[in-house]
Amino acid sequence: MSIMPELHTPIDVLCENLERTGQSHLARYIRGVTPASAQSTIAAQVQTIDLDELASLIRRYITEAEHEPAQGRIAPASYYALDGTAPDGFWDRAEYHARGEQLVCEGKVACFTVAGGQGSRLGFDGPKGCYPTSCVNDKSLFQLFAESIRANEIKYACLIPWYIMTSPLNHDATVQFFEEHDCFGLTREQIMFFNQGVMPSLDAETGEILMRDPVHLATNPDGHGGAFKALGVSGALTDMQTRGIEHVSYFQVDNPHARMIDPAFLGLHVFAPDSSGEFSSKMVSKASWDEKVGVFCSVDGRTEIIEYSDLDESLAKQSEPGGRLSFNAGSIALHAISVAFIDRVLHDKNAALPFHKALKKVPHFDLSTGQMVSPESNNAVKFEKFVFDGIPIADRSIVVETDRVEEFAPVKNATGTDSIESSKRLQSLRAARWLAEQGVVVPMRNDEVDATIEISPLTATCAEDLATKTLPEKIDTGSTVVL
Ligand code: UD2
Repeated sequence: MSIMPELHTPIDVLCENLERTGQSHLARYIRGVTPASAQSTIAAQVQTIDLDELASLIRRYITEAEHEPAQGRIAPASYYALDGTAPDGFWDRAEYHARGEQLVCEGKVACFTVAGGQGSRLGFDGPKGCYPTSCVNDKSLFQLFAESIRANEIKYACLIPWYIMTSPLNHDATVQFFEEHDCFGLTREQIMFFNQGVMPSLDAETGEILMRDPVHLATNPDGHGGAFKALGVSGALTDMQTRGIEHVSYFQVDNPHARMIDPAFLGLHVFAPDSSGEFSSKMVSKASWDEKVGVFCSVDGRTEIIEYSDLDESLAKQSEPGGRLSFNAGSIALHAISVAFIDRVLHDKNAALPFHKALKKVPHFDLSTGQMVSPESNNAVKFEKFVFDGIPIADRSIVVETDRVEEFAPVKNATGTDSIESSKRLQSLRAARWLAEQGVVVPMRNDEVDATIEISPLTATCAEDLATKTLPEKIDTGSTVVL
């Protein structure tokens, strides 16, 4: 926790609450710890936890380990496909594109990035958004997004506010990065950074709260689903309402191809007959049955995403007569969410998002021995919320297909799948496609571009933007090109 909360509740009351909710070990420690300042430092952290909620999570997931209720009847979710078919007939891209553009021009759309994660899987010591990502100039993810927002503001003559959710692990470093780079051409006033919440990390056997060191609880960010609460607590939701924002375009910090202003998608989200305009999503056809993406399903008739680790393997492998996976609609974590829906999730108890449990390795300070412990295997439980659990809460949620190369080039791992190498290859490939659409001759070898091509978002955020640009006639084999 970077900012220490102030203590409002008497320490005795907090300790009694800890005892009542199965955390006597911590109450004992707080009562005995010296100096008194340590006592209030720890108590102030305890005060931020909803101990009753935590106790019920511990009963459900750790000590009594009830089985999750069986999932209902699962079928593949229907979607608006790239070929123009819709769940109920056909859809007209041009019509929805025009209606979506209107929303953007009216200043009703903002961008929302979840950027609470660190670059640790990439071997990068810093906020993931600062990772050098573009294929020639090494622009950071944040710079690519900022330029894309600026290009859309110019195209649609509007202001596009940008909400960025950080976590206590990276908040200060993120804000500093933007300030050092003059917000990459945006104004400081249009960007709102806000911290997501944390949950205490717990002993995996007993559910006891762990300590990171003698005076700090061990915590983990509360998942991207913590966004709803954080938008409320931080004032970001009020800021959206004050600015007249009606919908946010949601994307993850790890995907440089996220098309954050996509008029056709926004048009469908708001105006499609089977959408309540609350929570819509994009999908791509899964690359393989075991690709690590959530899958859009219809569970007892309601659309939801089942995370890859939770989807039964036999369903994941099931295929249609032509060989296509039955459950082929992979989530690339691109959504449109209405501001009214965020407000509803925040204020309606029946619309609360569930928690998910994950095991992890947490070094911690052992209260009984006074020693640090470095576990060799998973010893702790963390609880997180997922933003996409909002989908079944929406009255009617739609899914829209998009092209994988156009919108998904994630940077997650140091090597291999979803790595910086694979992302850079996809960035060049998308640039090559855009150029080829404008008649530029591009060298290709086995479906890969035989050159390295970077198109700045300030030059184009989609293929059509290139139509008005002066372009080379051809790209030379093996060359490096920046446009
Ligand atoms: C996520 C989705 C997966 C698929 C894939 C596409 C989940 C659980 N799974 O997998 O279904 O759509 O993305 O790329 O989301 N984040 C926060 N705060 C947190 C945790 C995460 O801001 O407490 C952000 C993080 O910075 C990143 C995004 O959420 O931008 C995804 O998080 P992840 O890396 O844990 O999810 P991943 O890639 O396994």
